Amino acid sequence: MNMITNHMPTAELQALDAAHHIHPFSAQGELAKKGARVIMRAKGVTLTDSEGEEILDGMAGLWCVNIGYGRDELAEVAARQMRELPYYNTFFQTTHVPVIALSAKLAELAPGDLNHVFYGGSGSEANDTNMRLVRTYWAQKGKDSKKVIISRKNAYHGSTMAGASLGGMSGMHAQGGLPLPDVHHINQPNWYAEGGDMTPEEFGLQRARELEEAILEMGEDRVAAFIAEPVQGAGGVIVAPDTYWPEIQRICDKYEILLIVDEVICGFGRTGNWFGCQTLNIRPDIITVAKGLSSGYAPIAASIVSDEVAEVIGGCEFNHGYTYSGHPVAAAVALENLRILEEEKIVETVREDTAPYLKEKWEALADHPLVGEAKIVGMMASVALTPNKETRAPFAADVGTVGLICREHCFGNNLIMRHVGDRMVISPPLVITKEEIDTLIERARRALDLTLAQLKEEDLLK
Ligand code: PXG
Repeated sequence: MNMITNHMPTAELQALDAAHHIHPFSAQGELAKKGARVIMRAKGVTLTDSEGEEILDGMAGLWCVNIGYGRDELAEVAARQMRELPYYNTFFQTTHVPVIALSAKLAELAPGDLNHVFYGGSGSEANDTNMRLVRTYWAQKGKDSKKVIISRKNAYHGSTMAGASLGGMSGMHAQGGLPLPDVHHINQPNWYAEGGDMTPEEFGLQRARELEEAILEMGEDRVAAFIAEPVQGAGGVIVAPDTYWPEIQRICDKYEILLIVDEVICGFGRTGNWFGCQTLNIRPDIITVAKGLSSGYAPIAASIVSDEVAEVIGGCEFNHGYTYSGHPVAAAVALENLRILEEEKIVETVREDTAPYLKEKWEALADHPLVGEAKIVGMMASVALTPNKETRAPFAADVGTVGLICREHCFGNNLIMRHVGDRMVISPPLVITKEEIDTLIERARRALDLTLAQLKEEDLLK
């Protein structure tokens, strides 16, 4: 049944969009010429555009729609909460039921003694909170000099001034005079691109030890925290070698610094456990969550901190907060999302059934002549494209040229798969079925074949 009713022709929508809407991370001029694809509605793992085309969303929106699209329960909870209490703040000695219930639930789900929740509206805001929080924590302990936050190149922690500073994206730092002072970046554990002749294990240790070197170089008395994603998401689904995280944990234990684990993508089942730090056996002092917290149905994020951090911060007035911190509608939606994740055993199904199925099929893509490596953790995966599988060489063309060609073939084949440079990444809704995984793989393989053919034709296979 064609459900498209009563909307302007696609070209008119695109023209209005181009005239008045500035898109994130986009070259407006180019996009305006081409016209943005207009997404109308979605159900499960499938999007429908304004032309009635059905697209398999291999990215769960932007790594966030964990329970899939079209869950009426969330719409109903939101409507009920809007009628009852659409908004109230938590600044001046007031609170409300949705934020109380959600905080208690998060304390129960989060590992270890991460029992205290500060809310924001986005992952970027939550990381801004973290930056102020860790500096305030050390100041409260009489150690004002501990201000430096160590992060990693090619990390993504958001787009606000603090988020983009903590992130290690050079293209972002180049715009707006970033990073902010006292943010220091060490190298990423990306063996495929940077490991040279080392074994992955040697390389993982070497990259982890850069953290220790940085602490010793700057002085322990200057370093406040280390921040990292369990698996780098926007950086291209970069999975660190096995030796990396144990060594990072050893260093964080040895020196007096806080460990912030950014779970914005990895949280709420993405890696096959509730949190990425459980999959990778990391013990954070603070985690950042967003995205899967509400499966993207409402904007909400949080910093979840340990008993000790909460106690220290509780000793002062923390002069920080957002109008929408702990927004009642977003909190109610998040709570309903967590209920669904839990009651429908979505995380367990990912871990024990669907992610192993996807892993087998995804890793088989490494046989494709264009694929240098295929990586996967739970329901996030990547393939690195290369003209030479033996040497893992990059393409002679500018980074991202080939990735973009491949993404266009995916788009043309009704599969959303993102490219990060010349890595192709997926992060489908966690509710994807085995049949839908087969379709995803079939379309991905076809896109790789079409990309290979185009590269040969245009003499780009070098
Ligand atoms: N931390 C991590 C690890 C993220 O992936 C943020 C923080 C910031 O969250 P907000 O809610 O402020 O966007 C993110 C967001 C992409 C892409 O194209 C990735 C993100 C956002 C937008 C695009 O891969 N990650």
